[in-house]
Amino acid sequence: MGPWTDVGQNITVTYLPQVSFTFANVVSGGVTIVNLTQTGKPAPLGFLLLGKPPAYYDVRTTANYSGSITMTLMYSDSGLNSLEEKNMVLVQWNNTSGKWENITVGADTMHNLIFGETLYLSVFTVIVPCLEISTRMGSSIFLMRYNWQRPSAPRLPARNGIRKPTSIRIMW
Ligand SMILES: [Ca+2]
Repeated sequence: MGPWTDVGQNITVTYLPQVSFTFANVVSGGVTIVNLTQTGKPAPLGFLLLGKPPAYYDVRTTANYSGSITMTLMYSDSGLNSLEEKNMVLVQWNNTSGKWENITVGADTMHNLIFGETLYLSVFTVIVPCLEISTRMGSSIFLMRYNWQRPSAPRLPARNGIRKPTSIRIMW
């Protein structure tokens, strides 16, 4: 069971304690549940999931609501450099498009909070931009993602003794 979500405006429900939602307008009350899991959809191209293991917040409610939902999520900045923290993104899974959607509206990197705004509930997570290197060898393409803070240079996989990348993409 999750917290009861009451009828009214600007109704905030808090979990765990690192995640809270504020519903602009709850039409009829219900129970809102956050299921925290470590497995889910992979990060989109150019990003890594934040945390090892990552955290997925699967959110459902039996309340009827209208208008926006604001999400506040406390994250751990352990192992992140300032550039990564500044460019992290709060995303939510869109079942219709089959893609992660950026819902970020702001962040407080001092207090390790990231804020998002959405019109519906689904699965939420935080992603961090990464170095992405794709290597084509014959008909195979190898895709590798590296954290920016990784101290050593990325190593390309050896296959038949070949180590030379044919393309390097850096995505943000
Ligand atoms: Ca921080």
